[in-house]
Amino acid sequence: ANILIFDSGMGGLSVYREVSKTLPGHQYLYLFDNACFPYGELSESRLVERVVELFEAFVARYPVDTAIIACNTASTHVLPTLRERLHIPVVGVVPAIKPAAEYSRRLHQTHSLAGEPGHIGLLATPGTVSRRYTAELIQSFAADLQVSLLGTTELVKMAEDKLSGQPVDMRRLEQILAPWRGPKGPDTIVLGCTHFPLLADEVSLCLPKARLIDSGAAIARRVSTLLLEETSTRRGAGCHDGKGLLFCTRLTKKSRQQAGTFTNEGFGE
Ligand code: DGN
Repeated sequence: ANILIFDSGMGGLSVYREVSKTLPGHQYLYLFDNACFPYGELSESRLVERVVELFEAFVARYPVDTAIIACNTASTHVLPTLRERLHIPVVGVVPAIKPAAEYSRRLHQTHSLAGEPGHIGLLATPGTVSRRYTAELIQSFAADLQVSLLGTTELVKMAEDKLSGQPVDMRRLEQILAPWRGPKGPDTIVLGCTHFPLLADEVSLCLPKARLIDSGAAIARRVSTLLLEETSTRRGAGCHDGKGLLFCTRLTKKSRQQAGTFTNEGFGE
């Protein structure tokens, strides 16, 4: 099948890695909206307008069987509109609050900390931490726990820089994560931005006791189920074993470097 992975930047690569590992032998297309990066600071109305417009234009031009919105900032707001407007399955990536809450609860039931409520931290973009959808996720799955929110765009940029070969400024990272350092910090941290698994090792160095949880594996399972349903209802949806194609909304020297093993093309300039 042709699977489209979308993000504002290179964060979707963390999702691509999980999905392509679980589902090899498909044609992957990666679209990133570098012309409007970062999404974490766009208004909600602008975000819907932008993502819907881009998707409609993209699927009109390229064959896409399934789309993955590998961006929490977009998924937590634009999914309902996108699903209404597109006629293909759309899988969103949203913060893994539920598995993190389950893990933290278990930790506090079986550990010497028994009796104290668990503490989870959501590390995401400023957009994601302020969404109503995120508040509802917390209310539904973690209402009995202490939940701390940390919204940062700087970490998104650090992940992009790391990908392009620059060293991570650990001092700066420690400063950003300072509110969570120490014994009262979260025991479980949701990496609620697809860029952050790319910095998991560095975050763990700053917060060694915390367990980090992201949505990658769950998304791979979801897409896998979806493809099984799709191929059983729509015969002839064959698999291609092609090289990944990468599309960006602004073709630059940097976007060519970011393409790595993908083939880079501009789209929608
Ligand atoms: N990778 C995106 C996310 O998961 O929210 C955010 C990137 C950004 O544009 N700030």
